[in-house]
Amino acid sequence: MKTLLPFLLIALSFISSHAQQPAQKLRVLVLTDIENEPDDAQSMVRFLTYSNQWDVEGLIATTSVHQPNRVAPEKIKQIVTAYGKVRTNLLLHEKGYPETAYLLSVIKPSIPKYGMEAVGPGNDSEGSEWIISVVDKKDNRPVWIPVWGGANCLAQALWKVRQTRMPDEVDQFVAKLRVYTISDQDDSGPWLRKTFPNLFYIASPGRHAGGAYHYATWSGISGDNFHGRFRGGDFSIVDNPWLDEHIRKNHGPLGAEHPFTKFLMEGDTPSFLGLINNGLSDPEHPNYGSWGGRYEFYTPRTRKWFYEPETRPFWSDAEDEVMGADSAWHTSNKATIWRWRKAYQNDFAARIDWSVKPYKEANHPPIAKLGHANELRAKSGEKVMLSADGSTDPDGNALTYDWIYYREPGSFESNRILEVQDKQKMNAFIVAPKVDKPETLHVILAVTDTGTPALTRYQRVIVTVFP
Ligand SMILES: [Ca+2]
Ligand SMILES: [Ca+2]
Repeated sequence: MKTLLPFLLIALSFISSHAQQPAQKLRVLVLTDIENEPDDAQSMVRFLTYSNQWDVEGLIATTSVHQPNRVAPEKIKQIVTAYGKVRTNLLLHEKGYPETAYLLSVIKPSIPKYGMEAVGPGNDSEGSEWIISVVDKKDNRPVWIPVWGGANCLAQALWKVRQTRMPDEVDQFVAKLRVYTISDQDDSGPWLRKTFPNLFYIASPGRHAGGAYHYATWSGISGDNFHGRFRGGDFSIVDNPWLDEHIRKNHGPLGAEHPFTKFLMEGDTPSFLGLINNGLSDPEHPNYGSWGGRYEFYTPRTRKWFYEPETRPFWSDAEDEVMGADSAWHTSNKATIWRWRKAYQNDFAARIDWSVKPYKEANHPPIAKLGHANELRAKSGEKVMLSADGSTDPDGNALTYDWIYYREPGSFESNRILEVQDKQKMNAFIVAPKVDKPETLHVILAVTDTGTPALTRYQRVIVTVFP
């Protein structure tokens, strides 16, 4: 067994470093209760600035507990039309932005009824039929479904598939889905999790209108509790004055579609931030952490605002311990998002710049590269050399480096004593700690340019330490 292990690790490292740099675009289909409050429109603006990174398979207008009898596809059309006015300019900066007519063609309404009342016979809608047709395409890639409101349109699609297909066909259909819901904005989320126990599902569960948002990971996008009170994350860069300056005003027709915040900025955005190909995310591993937060696989214990007890494990809230903008340590699930706040806000601001500026007047992200593989092996006590040699910037900006020991995703239990040495240099190192059995350590390389706004890209190094 001992002699086989290195070969096995080589094989595994090949598979997972490949997974970190997907050659193919992710397929993404959004469900949104847009118009219930301004934040879905905000998220749609941000989403479209990244639409060149994905194959956008659908933009479906749904209901939710906040908007139980109405769907608003016309609002999606309005924002996509604004995108159409700036698409040519976006293409000056990155290729692949989809045709406006194509995006308009994948906007679909679901049925304007609340929750499980819209699941069952007679409740098929353009939206639910569209989900089925997208998943049925002859395409082996999974379909990522960020859910910004209720999930009942997806529930109807799955209800129908289960009514009309053999069990193994249902399993194949379910296996292609990757769902992230912003808590439970109707009663279909618990039904989906219970009825399809193998459905890939990420959520801070609980009734969205019942208090769940006080605790939900997604609120780390721009607040740290319902009132958006400052707790570690820098609130000034998600507040209306910053958004007015960098997104809404004097930034063209797409930025102008980002409405004034009523409660929190973009509560739905974490459902797709983890799908951005920035070197940090590894979407099939929500426990690795990304701009969209970090999630672990377990059965959440029942709380008073749950619809019903959870019966199965899924990807849910996980905590990170992070130094906040207030120079204090915070341990929370929201910190798994707000720790990256400056990077994701600057990235959005740059892309809104792209919608109006020529190439030379805007900033473009650096390319973070490692001088070695993403997966390394070491024995306890050995020095592990880390190198960002080869990282570049398309604008010729100077680069700064930050090697972050990301304790929580690794198997190695430690305190903060394990520090990367020379952590702000291009070449850094760690000394492999003492372990009793093979353990993993995650180190994140963050490369930031000196353009305006400063942009960051990443590489993840996973070191397996042997005794
Ligand atoms: Ca929403
Ligand atoms: Ca740059």
